[in-house]
Amino acid sequence: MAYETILVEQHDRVGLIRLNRPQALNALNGQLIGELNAALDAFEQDRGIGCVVLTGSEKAFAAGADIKEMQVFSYPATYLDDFITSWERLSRTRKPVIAAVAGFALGGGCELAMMCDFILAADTAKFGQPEIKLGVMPGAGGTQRLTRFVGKSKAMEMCLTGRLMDAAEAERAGLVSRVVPAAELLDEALKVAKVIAGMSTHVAMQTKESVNRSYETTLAEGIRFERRVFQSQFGVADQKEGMAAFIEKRPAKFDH
Ligand code: CO8
Repeated sequence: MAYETILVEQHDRVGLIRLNRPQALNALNGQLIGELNAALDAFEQDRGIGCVVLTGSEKAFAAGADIKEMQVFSYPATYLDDFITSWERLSRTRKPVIAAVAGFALGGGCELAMMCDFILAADTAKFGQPEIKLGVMPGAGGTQRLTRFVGKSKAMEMCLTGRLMDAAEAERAGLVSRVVPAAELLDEALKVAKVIAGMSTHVAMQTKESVNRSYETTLAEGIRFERRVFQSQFGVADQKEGMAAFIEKRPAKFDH
C-alpha cells in the first residue's frame, strides 16, 4: 500500500513507522490515522516482524490531532461517527510497540505515544495535554493513561493548565523509560526493538498482555492470569530452546 502521511520501513524483524506530515508538525488527521492503522495491521499479520517502532521527526513526534480538520466537527456527528475509537487501534496492537519521541508530543500525539508499550525520549522531547486551551479536554486516553503514568497531581495540573513537561521531568515522573541524546534516538530505539524482536515473539506478546493486565484487573486476578500464561509456556519449544541455550552457554535461537 502506498502511504502519503507515514513512512514505513523494515529493519530485520523490526517494523518502523514514521509519522510524516512535516508541514503540520505531524498533526494527526483522519488520513494519517487510517494509514497508521493499515501499517499496524500489516505488521501484526507479518510473521517476520517481532516488534514495531513508532516515531516522528526531530521537531515533532506529533503536535496533536489536526486542529484545522477538527475545527468544523459537530456533535452529534462525532458521536454518530464514533470519532476517536478508530484512533485507538494502536493500543490494541498485540506485538510490542516502542514510541521513539523527539520534539513535541502534544494532545493526541502524547496520547498516541502513551498507547505504545513504552516511550524512549530524546532530550528534546516535550509532552503535554494542551487540549483545554482549545476548549476541549483530552479525548484519546489522556486523562486516563497520563494519570496512571505520572499520578493524579501532575496529570491534573497538566490537563487543567496545558503545561508542557520536558524530557527530564517526564523521566523523573515515569512517563518515559529512558532519555537519550536526540541524535541517538532512532538508533537506540531500533537497537532495543531488535533485542525484543529476537526473543520468542509469542512470549513477548504474552508478556505485554500480562503487564497490561495489571492496569485492568485486581492484583490477585492479574497474578492468576500471569501464572496460567507462564505455565502454558512450558508447552512450547521456545522454553526448551531458551533453557537449553543457557545451559549449553550459547545464544538461544527462538522459533518466532
Ligand atoms: N493541528 C493542525 N496544525 C498544526 C498543529 C495541529 N495540532 N500543530 C501545529 N500545526 C501547524 C501550524 O498551524 C503551522 O502551520 P502553518 O505554517 O500552516 O501555520 C505548522 O504546523 C507549524 O506550527 P507552528 O508555526 O505553530 O510551530 P511553532 O514551533 O511555532 O509551535 C507548537 C509549535 C507549540 C507545537 C504549536 O504548533 C502548537 O501549539 N500546536 C498545537 C498543539 C495542540 O494544541 N495540540 C493539541 C491538539 S487537540 C488534540 O490533540 C485532541 C486529541 C484528539 C485525539 C487524538 C487521538 C490520537
